[in-house]
Amino acid sequence: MTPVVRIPRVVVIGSGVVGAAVADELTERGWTDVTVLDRGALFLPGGSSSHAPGLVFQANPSRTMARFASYTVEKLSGLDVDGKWCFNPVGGLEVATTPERLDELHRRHGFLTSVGVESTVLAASDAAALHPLLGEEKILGGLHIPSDGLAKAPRAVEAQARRAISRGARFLGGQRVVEVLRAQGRVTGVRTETDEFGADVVVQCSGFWGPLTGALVGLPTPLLPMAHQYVTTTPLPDLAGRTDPVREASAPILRHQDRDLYFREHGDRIGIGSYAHRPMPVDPADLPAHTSMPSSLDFTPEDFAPSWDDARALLPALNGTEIADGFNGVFSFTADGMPLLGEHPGLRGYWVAEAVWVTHSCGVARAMAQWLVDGHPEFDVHGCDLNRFTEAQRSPAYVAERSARNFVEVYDILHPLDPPASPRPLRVSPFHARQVELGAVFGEAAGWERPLWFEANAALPEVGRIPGRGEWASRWWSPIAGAEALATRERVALYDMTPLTRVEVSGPGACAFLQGLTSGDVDKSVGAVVYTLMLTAAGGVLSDLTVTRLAEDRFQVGANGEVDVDRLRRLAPADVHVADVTAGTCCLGLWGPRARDVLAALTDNDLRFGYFRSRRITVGAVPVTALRVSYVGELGWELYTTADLGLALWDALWAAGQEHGIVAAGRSALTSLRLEKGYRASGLDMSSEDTPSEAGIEFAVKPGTYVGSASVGAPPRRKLVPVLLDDPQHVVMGAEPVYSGDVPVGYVTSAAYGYSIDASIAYAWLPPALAEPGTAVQIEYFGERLPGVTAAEPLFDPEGKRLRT
Ligand code: FAD
Ligand code: THG
Repeated sequence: MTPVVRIPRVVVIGSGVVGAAVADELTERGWTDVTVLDRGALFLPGGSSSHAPGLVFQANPSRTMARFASYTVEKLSGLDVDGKWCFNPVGGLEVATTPERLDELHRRHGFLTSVGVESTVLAASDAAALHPLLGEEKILGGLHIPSDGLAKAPRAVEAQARRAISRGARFLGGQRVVEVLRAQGRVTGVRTETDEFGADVVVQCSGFWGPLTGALVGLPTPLLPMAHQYVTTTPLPDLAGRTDPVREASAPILRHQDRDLYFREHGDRIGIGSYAHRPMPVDPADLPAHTSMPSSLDFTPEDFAPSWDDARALLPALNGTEIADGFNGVFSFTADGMPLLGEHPGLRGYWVAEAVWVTHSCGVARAMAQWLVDGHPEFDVHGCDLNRFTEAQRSPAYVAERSARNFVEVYDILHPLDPPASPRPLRVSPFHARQVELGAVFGEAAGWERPLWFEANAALPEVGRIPGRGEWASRWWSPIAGAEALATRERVALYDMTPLTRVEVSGPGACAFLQGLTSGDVDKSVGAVVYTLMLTAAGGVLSDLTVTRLAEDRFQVGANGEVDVDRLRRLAPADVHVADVTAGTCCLGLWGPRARDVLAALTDNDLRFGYFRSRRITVGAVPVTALRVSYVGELGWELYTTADLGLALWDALWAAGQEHGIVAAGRSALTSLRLEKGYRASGLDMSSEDTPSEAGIEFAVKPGTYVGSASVGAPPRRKLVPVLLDDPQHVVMGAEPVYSGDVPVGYVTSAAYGYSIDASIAYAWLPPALAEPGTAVQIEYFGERLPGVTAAEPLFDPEGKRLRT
């Protein structure tokens, strides 16, 4: 007998571009019992989508976001409402008025190339020729993206809604959700002011109302609603009769990022959006509940005045016009500019898709539908995961400060290592005071202060051996970092590994749980450390972990952030306890050929335990768990203790290390050393889009241990391999496109100079045929093609002798 599988009943809260697209994508996949509820009237319910000018620029430093945008373009291009367009492919033009911006346009061209979106960096005259109001003398050049264009957001809502309805979905206006019904940790439905709807799955697509909707289920939805100014001018004679009224626009959409402005045509008028004004946070609870357009606030002309001057400076034809209409429109910002996608950590079946632009809406909806129906999206969504933040990062104060910052910086030229200015410091390790004394230059990630290098090491003799590099690659870098890397290989160094996420998994079912959850065999003797993977059902790499057996039923898991912790928590059975111990503990990496000499002076314990083994020892007065693991590929240990003893541990090691020339070393050295050894960083070098064999870590999959291991035999679609640049003076940063001849064939993930091998390293994804060692490729960096050659790995100490001494 075939089992009867009931289609889940889905309620979507919100009929903006996101809710409508989710309904469309779900019904396309056979989940046809979908009810979309909106507090407003359909299909102009009054959210951000009801009045968004709909510019779709696909360029984005995040590959996932760029791919979401490309899918939006593709999908909306094929949709209409009664013959009227949903997408108008006028193209996009980002102009440069400063040399720095022109460089940045080259970088953005690189992002686009790496995701397969065609674009060209044009000289000023060619760029100006694309737009009727733009003069060549005003700009230095432009980035032209022919497939960018305008989305008609309300029409995109209607077109997708109609299609979903034709497959069985319902869209109901005038239905404000006021309660989410639940039983035994699962959603069972929602209640509106007038009705009740049963549901197995609820998807919150309520846009900037997210914090209010989330509050119904105790879910902090970490976004900040902010107003953003948009105006329309009076008609321009220059544009009269150029574009037919239905099409609305024919000139490319225009971005003038040096002045935080964007432009589009509305027939013979110009629409101008500005990010130049002060951040204007809005509390959604304060918005009038019963107007038809609660997201459209009164225009504040004084805030727009400088932008109006800047707009007329770029497009002098605007001098003959005035601002005919303006409004302060509300939409969502987040702490890192990425959307919030995923399932509530504590309420099964309650999903969120918030802080999504029109630009990314269809891609996001596709990912959500795949996530719900298939278990995981085709896209790497870890950077969008609702559960990526720590509790402090979800606090209203943090969200407000970071999100407002994001508004200000939305068009700024941001270096990949630029740390956000505030609120800082937030998370510090117990070693922070010592690091400050040693002149640490800090970066920040996941809220943690992380030393990049230490000015105290400026006098190291190795500094003189470190080659220089270009201006961009020199930011947030110092030759001192190179000296720290060499000192690690030649003597011994202390690395603060506290930000590495640590989870204790314990209980009678702990071993079986981890055995079923990961790709490796973790059922080993107490003291064993295993490098293992969490995979999707299709074999995509969600994360790489180290699992240390502390006791028969107690394991320490070294993970890659909050998303991993969330996964462990939500999948753990009742007889397994999952505790994130990161904050209450700390970790020092003591690595280098003299590491044993330093440690031996501080302990009576036998240090003759092997590579990838662990023991409980005392270092001075400090009890530590010592793991013979090294992310830099040297002899040494990760030493873990509780936060209160961290400083004592540091001081003991520091004192004992003096006679061995110990140095404190930072992230910059760590990255260089890990790339010399070919150690992948999960989320950066590989993601759920890649299988272990493609990522070159199939050794971590024990046959038969995990469902995703089926992917191991499959032919790789691409391979992650190191490329060495011919000219070691060039160091790239990551995300650059890789060419074979004139064809873009892949892109860089991580890059660094390898100080011990005197080579500039760039790990890159390449087609299998080009991944063979010795293949010539070129990496495009600021418009230049840098020749390089693929190499066999690991690049340093291929036999791992140094680790095993
Ligand atoms: P919304 O469209 O706001 O939809 C959320 C819906 O949820 C609303 O209809 C609301 O009524 C409903 N709702 C809320 N609470 C409840 C409840 N309790 N019960 C039932 N229903 C509820 N993006 C671009 O990509 N390009 C642009 O050029 C662009 N320009 C913009 C310019 C302005 C001035 C503004 C304001 C935004 C702009 N955006 C742009 C951003 C874009 O408009 C939004 O990010 C996007 O529309 C959000 O879509 P959404 O479906 O998430 O939210
Ligand atoms: N230390 C610990 N846990 C971690 C990390 C860490 N968990 C998350 C992340 N980092 C995992 N990444 C790696 C990557 C490589 C190695 C360890 C953790 C590593 N690999 C060796 C290799 O590839 O040759 C050994 C693998 C093996 O023998 O199985 O050491 O930094 N605690």
